[in-house]
Amino acid sequence: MHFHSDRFGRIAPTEITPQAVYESRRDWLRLMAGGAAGAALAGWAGREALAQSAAKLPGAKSALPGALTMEKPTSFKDASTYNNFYEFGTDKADPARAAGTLKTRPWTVAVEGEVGKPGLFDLDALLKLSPMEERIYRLRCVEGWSMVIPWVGYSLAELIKKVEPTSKAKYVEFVTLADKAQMPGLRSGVLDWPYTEGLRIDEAMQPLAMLAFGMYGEVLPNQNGAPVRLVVPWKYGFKSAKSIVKIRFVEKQPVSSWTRAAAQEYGFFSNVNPKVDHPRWSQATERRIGEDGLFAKKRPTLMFNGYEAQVGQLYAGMDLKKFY
Ligand SMILES: Nc1nc2c(c(=O)[nH]1)N[C@H]1C(S)=C(S)[C@@H](COP(=O)(O)O)O[C@H]1N2
Ligand SMILES: [Mo]
Repeated sequence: MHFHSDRFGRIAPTEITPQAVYESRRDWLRLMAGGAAGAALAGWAGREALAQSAAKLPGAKSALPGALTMEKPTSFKDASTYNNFYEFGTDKADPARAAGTLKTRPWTVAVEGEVGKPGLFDLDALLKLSPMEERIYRLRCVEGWSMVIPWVGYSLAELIKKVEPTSKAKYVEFVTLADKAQMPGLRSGVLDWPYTEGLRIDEAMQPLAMLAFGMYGEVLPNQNGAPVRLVVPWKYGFKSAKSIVKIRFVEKQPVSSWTRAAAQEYGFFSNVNPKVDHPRWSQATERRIGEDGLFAKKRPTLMFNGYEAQVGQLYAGMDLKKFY
């Protein structure tokens, strides 16, 4: 068995004994019950791994139904060193190693297409657009692993309302940064760059869909999609585009980078669904990152990643095997 220890030589609590696992979980639940999610996070293992220079970005606990899972957050260390950000390489460890070259300021997000108020939003304007909230979301990667991450940001709907979509705005496309000078992974042809993603407008307006600027009370590490990314918790992780530079409102369903690369495997909707398998593997269960020790069991994957009560009606009457 491989023990993960942090840079102070401590072994992660999940890897010591079943009793220790139980104790740490009980402490977590007690803190949550006391409403002290922030305090619990502050003391959480791996927190020390935060760069000393990382800027604080606090958020008030979200009041949105479903926005604060009771599950124990993944350690900051795991969430910031096990990443998918192909612009910086395809290995899970590549983004943490290589994303230091990403220049996150100055940064603008262009809003284009079917909107009454198109324009260029400076990062500072985006940071001030709506109050910051902390939301603890499950993130389920299509590859079969998941994490629990406390994000800081606000509903994408807040930005959408400001730009006044026209009646032709049926879909929203997200375009992310593609700069060869900053992103060594662009040399690889694994995807068509820039990385693009899309949502139907009603999905984009669902309040759980989030524009995130931070996590664990700090600004986003570059490898997690700084300075601004999408987090759509009921969809597979690849829908949550990182380092967004453009948001386009369009009439026709956009084709995302992953659909373009393998349409049979990655559809437009990509809702987390344990009953619709990936053509090459089952989606019925998942491995929670940080629980990969001797006693870890696979977890059952939940319909819409556990957000069915909030988002299920968006797909009423749709054949989810066809619209995967
Ligand atoms: N621009 C961009 N965004 C991206 C990706 C990527 O390669 N490039 N990977 C996606 C995938 S597959 C996942 S699972 C999540 C991972 O987010 P995290 O590293 O913050 O956990 O980011 C998504 N957003
Ligand atoms: Mo993913």
